[in-house]
Amino acid sequence: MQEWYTAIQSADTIDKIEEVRLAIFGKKGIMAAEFARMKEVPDDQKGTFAKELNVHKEALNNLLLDRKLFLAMAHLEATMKLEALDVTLYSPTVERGSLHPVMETMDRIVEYFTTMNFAVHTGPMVEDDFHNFEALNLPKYHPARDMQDTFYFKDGSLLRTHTSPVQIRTMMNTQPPIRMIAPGSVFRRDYDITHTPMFHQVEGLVVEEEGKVSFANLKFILEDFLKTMFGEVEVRFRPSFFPFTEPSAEVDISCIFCAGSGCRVCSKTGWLEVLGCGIVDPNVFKAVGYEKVSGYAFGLGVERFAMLIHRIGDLRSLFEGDVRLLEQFR
Ligand code: 2NL
Repeated sequence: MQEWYTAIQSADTIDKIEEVRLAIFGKKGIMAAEFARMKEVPDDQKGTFAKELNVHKEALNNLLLDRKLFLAMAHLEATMKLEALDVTLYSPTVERGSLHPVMETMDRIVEYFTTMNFAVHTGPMVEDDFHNFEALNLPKYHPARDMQDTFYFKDGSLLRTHTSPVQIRTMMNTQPPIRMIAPGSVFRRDYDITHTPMFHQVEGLVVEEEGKVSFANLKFILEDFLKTMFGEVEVRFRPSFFPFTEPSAEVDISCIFCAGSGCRVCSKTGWLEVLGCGIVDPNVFKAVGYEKVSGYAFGLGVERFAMLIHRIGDLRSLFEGDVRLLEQFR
């Protein structure tokens, strides 16, 4: 029996103590075997034999529980030591990231229009001639389709030059009414002080039953939008031309740098051009198979908005990836 006391005392892991427990108290353990031996013990000694055995059983069980508790505590102790964090340890400051001003501006624009119940749609950046040009009333040989302006792939597909193809796809997939914006990257073969080959646009489109939307609705939403984005500004609509809208307008706000009195940014005009818009040309509806509808549309360049809102003078600083720019927008 003595060896089993030693076995318990010398078990040094939780697994080992369990092995020992099974060897003593398990179905095939020594306790079961000892009690089975009772039959062979002469009747007059059975009492003492059983008594002695029960004393051992009790003592071994107590010792086992003690040892188990001790080992569990030791294990916990060791784990805590192993997993302990020294909160006083020196660590270099981890800089917090920030949204790029273009994305932050895009988010604000999207936020305005979603509040006004516009749905947000996205689409592929690699497009085809139909969705990017043909459906938008851009006739073949129109200068905007020129090799100079568009990135073409060998197979005739192209990088979208505006987000309008998203509206075309949405119109072809769903029935009116439509009230949507399409934010995203667009691509043009243009690279100078005021142009980058990739930039961001948000376009908007509203289509209703014929006669239900007018230029007045377009004017209201854009005036409200621009006042939300730029604060107390004057808004001015100027006649213009886009192949996909008729009539078309360009939208100016009073210069936020000189309050309209004329400065370098507004080229002494007192006005800043920020949007293009118009009533959707019937040819666009024809191309997507819509009949008896009217609608308005608009488009804006996100970089321009970001530069005006944050007073960033050089477009290229938005694309250089210099963290010193980003650090100013935390
Ligand atoms: C600008 C002008 C504009 C649109 C975009 C549009 C889209 C469809 C139908 C009709 Cl599917 N129009 N988009 C309309 C007018 C202006 O953008 O200056 N963008 C930066």
